[in-house]
Amino acid sequence: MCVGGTTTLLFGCADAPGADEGEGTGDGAPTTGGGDECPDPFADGVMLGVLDGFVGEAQAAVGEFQGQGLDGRLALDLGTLEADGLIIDNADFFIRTALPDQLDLEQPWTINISGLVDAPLELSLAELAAMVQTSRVVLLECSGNGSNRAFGLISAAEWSGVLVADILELVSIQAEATAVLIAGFDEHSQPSSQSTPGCSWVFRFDELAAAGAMLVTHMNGEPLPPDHGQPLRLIIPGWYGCCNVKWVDSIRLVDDSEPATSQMLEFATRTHQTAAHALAADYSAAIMQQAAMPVRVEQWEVGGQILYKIVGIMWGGTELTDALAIRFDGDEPIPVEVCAPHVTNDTWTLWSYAWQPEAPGEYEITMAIDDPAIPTNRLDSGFYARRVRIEEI
Ligand SMILES: Nc1nc2c(c(=O)[nH]1)N[C@H]1C(S)=C(S)[C@@H](COP(=O)(O)O)O[C@H]1N2
Ligand SMILES: [Mo]
Repeated sequence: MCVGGTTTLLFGCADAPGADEGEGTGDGAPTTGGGDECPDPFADGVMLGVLDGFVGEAQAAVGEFQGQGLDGRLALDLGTLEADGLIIDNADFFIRTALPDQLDLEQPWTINISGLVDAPLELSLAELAAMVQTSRVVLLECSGNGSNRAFGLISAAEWSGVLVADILELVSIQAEATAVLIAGFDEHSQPSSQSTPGCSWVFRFDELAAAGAMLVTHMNGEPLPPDHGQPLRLIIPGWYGCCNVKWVDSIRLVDDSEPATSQMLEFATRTHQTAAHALAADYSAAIMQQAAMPVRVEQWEVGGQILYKIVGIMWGGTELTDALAIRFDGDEPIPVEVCAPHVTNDTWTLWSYAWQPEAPGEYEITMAIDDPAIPTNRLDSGFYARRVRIEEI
């Protein structure tokens, strides 16, 4: 069976016997009740090409690093995603904020654990390396992801390090502490045109534990690249990118009177807070709700007819779902059979849909989750709507 909780099994699915080798997994056709097979309506077809991006999006800013420091950006080219390439190479993983030029990576690094503890602690990287290590494939999406960068501020990697919960075991926490402020190095000599320096976030104990938050030193088996937080970053699975603090050097135990950090205030709207609350305790968990969007449209010829393959991703959320649906120009949602099925909320799942448009023209594609129990506020707002232009039918 192509199900299971481990990442090995998950990514093994694409190559499982019966899965389509050439084009990856996930086609629009129904599956044969619970088996491994993904019937492929394109099996006897010929791919004619890939449509040139989505209409009205800034493709120029995709796939190449731009800017510096706080304005450093690299957007992933989502159009090239394949079922056997869903873990993104370190060199391609999106960047939001490049290594601060004031940070000297040659200096020894320590994490200062302070605040509402009986005795503060300085933890070295060597001490951290001696603790129990865990690895997990986790997707990050910048809460400022958008069509201006063709939605490329999103990527998944395997991260390795130590659970924050294990680090907190090393100190004696005072009774009034309710939360942890995790802060990273953020001194840039160049001011930003767009954002406030200072990336820190306050997490309640239960939020850290539920997410399985980790302080990681490795990305895809390599030491963290400088732009991704070398030597240490926070990974809080399921939370927006802005909470995944890079260059972590401080953990401070706090209580409910702790003010919101500048980052929490700056990102209040984008993380769907009810307001830019003054107190950190009033913020809800900045979790990515279930979302989905197309990433490319391929043109095929199958049995003498033109057929389009819409390839897309689904990510975010906290529950598994088989209720993915696609809509064209706001028409009734049509169910999309995801094959291989959705088996984790930690990372993205590739899907595809066989589409025969009725006429040439421009179409807006939006995805939906046809299950009222699954929150999809950002998806339903039309945030991930993409337009395609069809010339030939
Ligand atoms: N210290 C620090 N950490 C940071 C930021 C920052 O500006 N400074 N940016 C955050 C934001 S907004 C995002 S989306 C993620 C991006 O992580 P990545 O560049 O490794 O993809 O890092 C987060 N961590
Ligand atoms: Mo972000």
